[in-house]
Amino acid sequence: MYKLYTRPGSGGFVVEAALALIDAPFEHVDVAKTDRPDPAFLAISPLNQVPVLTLPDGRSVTESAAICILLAERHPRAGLAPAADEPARADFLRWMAFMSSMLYPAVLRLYYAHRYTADAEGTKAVKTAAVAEMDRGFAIVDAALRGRDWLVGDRMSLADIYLVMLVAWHPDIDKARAAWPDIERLWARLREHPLMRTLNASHEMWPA
Ligand SMILES: N[C@@H](CCC(=O)N[C@@H](CS)C(=O)NCC(=O)O)C(=O)O
Repeated sequence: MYKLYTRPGSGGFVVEAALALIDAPFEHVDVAKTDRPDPAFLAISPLNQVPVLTLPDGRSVTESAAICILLAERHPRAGLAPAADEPARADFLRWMAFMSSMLYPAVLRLYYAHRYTADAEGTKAVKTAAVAEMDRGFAIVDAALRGRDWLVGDRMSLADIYLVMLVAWHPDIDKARAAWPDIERLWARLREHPLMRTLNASHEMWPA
């Protein structure tokens, strides 16, 4: 059985969505935010971050994008991502990497600004730059969504869920909805998706 280490409102949101779409039973472990992490948790997540997915064979995987790609590969019938031989696979990998390496770190610079400056007075500037970088990334994804129903291919994939998770972390939701109409169009549809509604009830990613 899978075991998911997560926390409400965290990157565990998309992994929980993937496990639900697969219909895979899993053990849910809530990891409290603490400066004194459990050494057993640090052994599987050296940065003390969630999500972590422990596989049925006991190996643990960190990094939300890697977990999503792995689950999609292991459960092809769930259609979580275009298959390796489908043309849309390239877009899927591209956007998963873009979102996890460009957008997610910008979010972290906003919410953990103290880690990104040695200047006690410097966090405000880090936060301002982080939001500017988030805005730059979302504008790129918004343009990629123009004229499309889904970020990759012609059906919902984990890339869409990953995207709405990230945009929900924007500090100015009203601005986000107005500034990126194509992301908002996708997000509006996912806000009505029964699974997203269920997950949002516990994660409170966006106002119900
Ligand atoms: N690169 C990681 C980032 C994970 C991450 O930063 N998770 C946050 C929650 S959304 C966390 O656990 N933060 C606690 C910390 O960094 O101390 C991923 O994509 O999974």
